[in-house]
Amino acid sequence: MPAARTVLLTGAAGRIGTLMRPLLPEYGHTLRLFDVRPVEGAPDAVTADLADPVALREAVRGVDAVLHLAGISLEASFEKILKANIEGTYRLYEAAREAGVRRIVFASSNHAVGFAPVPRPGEAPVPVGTPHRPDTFYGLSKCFGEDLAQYYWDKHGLETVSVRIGSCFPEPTSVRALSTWLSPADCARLFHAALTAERVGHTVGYGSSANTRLWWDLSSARALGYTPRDDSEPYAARLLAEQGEPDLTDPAQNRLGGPFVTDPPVWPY
Ligand code: NAI
Ligand code: 15L
Repeated sequence: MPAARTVLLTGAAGRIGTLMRPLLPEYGHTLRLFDVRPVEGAPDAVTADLADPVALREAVRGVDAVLHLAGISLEASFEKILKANIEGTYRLYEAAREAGVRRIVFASSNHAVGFAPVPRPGEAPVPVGTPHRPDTFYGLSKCFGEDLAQYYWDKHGLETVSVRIGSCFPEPTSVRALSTWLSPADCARLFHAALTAERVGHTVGYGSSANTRLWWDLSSARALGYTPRDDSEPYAARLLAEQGEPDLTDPAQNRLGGPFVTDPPVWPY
């Protein structure tokens, strides 16, 4: 795949979208921006809802790939998740299929497997093939997105990399994030690899930095050409002093999804 490619970025006004907008062009990508909210400082951005097939058809025209970040990014009512994440992702895939777009990079989430247990010291990291164990309706929508991606690959030859993102923030802000953190620079490296790897079919990979306390196996992301450079460890001493050592008897700490597993989820995390 050539490096300079036109990419439709959905969710461009969001947290990760805002972090990626200056970084991805450095890899030679030209971005077309899409969000239901106006994107600050980007008058050419498409302001439209994923529920709008006409806007989607127009938005995907001529792009080489889609980086699909748009949607509800926390737990919400089933009705809201259904509309934005489940129906919205389906509509995007249909528009992409009709337009002959070759690849989608889908922002899945660790919450697709949020009820998988945190590995104990000495245990192997969680593999990418661990069964889906969503911790929320939100996580369930990411399971749907991954299955939708597999279906569009098998049926229509539309490729996807589903990235189960850990916690993408400028800095880790919790003891949990020492294990799940994806630095913005590593996120851009991973998205670039996912957008340009030669053949991906439907590949699922975890999205994290090379954290010393990593919980999951990064090998499928590395196989795409992703080489993480950051590690949350320099933040560990301060966060552990402030928040204490992890308590693996606490249900909100002994599952990958952390506070998302409780009912209701515990915010903030
Ligand atoms: P965010 O909530 O900051 O951004 C999502 C964007 O999608 C918002 O700008 C919103 O306006 C837009 N959006 C929502 N519904 C829409 C619709 N129906 N049509 C068009 N646009 C719509 O989320 P963030 O943190 O930037 O995450 C981006 C993606 O990555 C999300 O899909 C999220 O689930 C996923 N993710 C994020 C993680 C993180 O650590 N930030 C971790 C795991 C997954
Ligand atoms: C996610 O999927 C959320 O979108 C994000 O806001 C974080 O909460 C992240 O997971 C996480 O697990 O830290």
